[in-house]
Amino acid sequence: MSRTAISRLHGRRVWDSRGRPTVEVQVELSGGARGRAIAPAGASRGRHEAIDLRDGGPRFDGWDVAEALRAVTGPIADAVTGMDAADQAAIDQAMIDLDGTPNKAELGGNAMIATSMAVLHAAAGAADQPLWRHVWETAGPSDTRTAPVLPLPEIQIFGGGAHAGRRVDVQDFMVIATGADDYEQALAWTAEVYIAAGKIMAERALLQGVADEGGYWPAFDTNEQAAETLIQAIETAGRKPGEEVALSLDVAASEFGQGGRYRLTRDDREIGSAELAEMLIDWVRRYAIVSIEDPMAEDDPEGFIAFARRAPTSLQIVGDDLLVTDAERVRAAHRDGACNTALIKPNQAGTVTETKAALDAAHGARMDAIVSARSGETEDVTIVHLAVGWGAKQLKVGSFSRSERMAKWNEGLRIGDALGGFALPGRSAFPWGRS
Ligand code: 2PG
Ligand code: MG
Repeated sequence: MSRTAISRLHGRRVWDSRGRPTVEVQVELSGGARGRAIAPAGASRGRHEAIDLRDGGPRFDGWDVAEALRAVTGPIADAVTGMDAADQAAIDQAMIDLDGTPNKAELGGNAMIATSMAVLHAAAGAADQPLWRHVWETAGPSDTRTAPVLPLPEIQIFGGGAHAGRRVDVQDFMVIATGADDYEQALAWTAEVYIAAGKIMAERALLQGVADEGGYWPAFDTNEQAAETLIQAIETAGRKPGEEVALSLDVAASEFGQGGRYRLTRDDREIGSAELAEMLIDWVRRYAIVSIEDPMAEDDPEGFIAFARRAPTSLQIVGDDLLVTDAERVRAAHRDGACNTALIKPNQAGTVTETKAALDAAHGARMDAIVSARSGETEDVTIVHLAVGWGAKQLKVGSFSRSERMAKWNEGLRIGDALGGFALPGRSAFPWGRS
């Protein structure tokens, strides 16, 4: 048997950043190499994402994963034991075939992504390489790749929407250190903005704690107040808004929109997609916003397209719930002109191979890609290695606090040390090639 043949799969219930059960998988190869990975969990989930298997019932509010763990040690282990861990595509395909559903409902997206990523770790271990390098070397040809660099961080400062009791409609108020020289400086600048924002909010009695992704849980009266406070925090931190540190929003509009109608809780009114587009474009002009994710709901592709037509061409428009890390949906969105950037979340797809296919579809269409964590996270840092190895230009993992977030930002620093520098992709013009 080859050294990279899978000899054992072990599933383990571990706990995520919301204190909910999740799936960890450990893969062992016949040559002794091991790999381990943990499935994250979203709260504002796209309707077409891979489905997590949850037990339901009263225990842990229904979030338990015993069934998913049984899928790992039962049918998945039976199918992949003896297979070559170096052939990621074959292993992922075996799981897809075994599952047989369009959304991983049979084996569970959580069981499948944890297994798939654990296999990747084991293969890197067998090759005696750090994960990012193994991913880079096995990623195949791509014209977007020259030499590995670190992704530009997109970091949340205030939480909202489904992550903060709907205190504001917009889910993520984030910053991108567009003027930073490198990854290390981008983190340092963001740390200063995060600290400044916390002080401003405490002084004004606007601070209610931290939200799901470590951003401040705010007591703002309006969405605009959040954007204004963020601009003030950037200035207080000694940075120039828009030039050095810009704003970025994840509107996560699927959470408050349906059938082209959008319910703004803070403003206590309902608006159509044209009015929402107008409001967002007005914010883009007023608040140094360079990127907007999910400006419209997943069931409103026309709204997306109309927004993209009206928005400044320099605006990064990111599809998350609309694309759900699916290559076909990425291609369709590009063809329709709905967005110019794809959010890439491995557990939306359910396997590493499908995640990579979605990212390749984006790069093939000259769209950018942001590799992203979920709101429910753990110490697992696989996505940072994927972002570097696949040449994704950006990384989104939530805020600048709580160790399930910091583990990932810090992993980027370690990878930078291994790379011999913290260079970012073509930093001269963000959003790349559109301004
Ligand atoms: C998103 C993510 C991360 P969730 O909408 O982009 O912010 O949230 O994991 O809850 O889907
Ligand atoms: Mg999103």
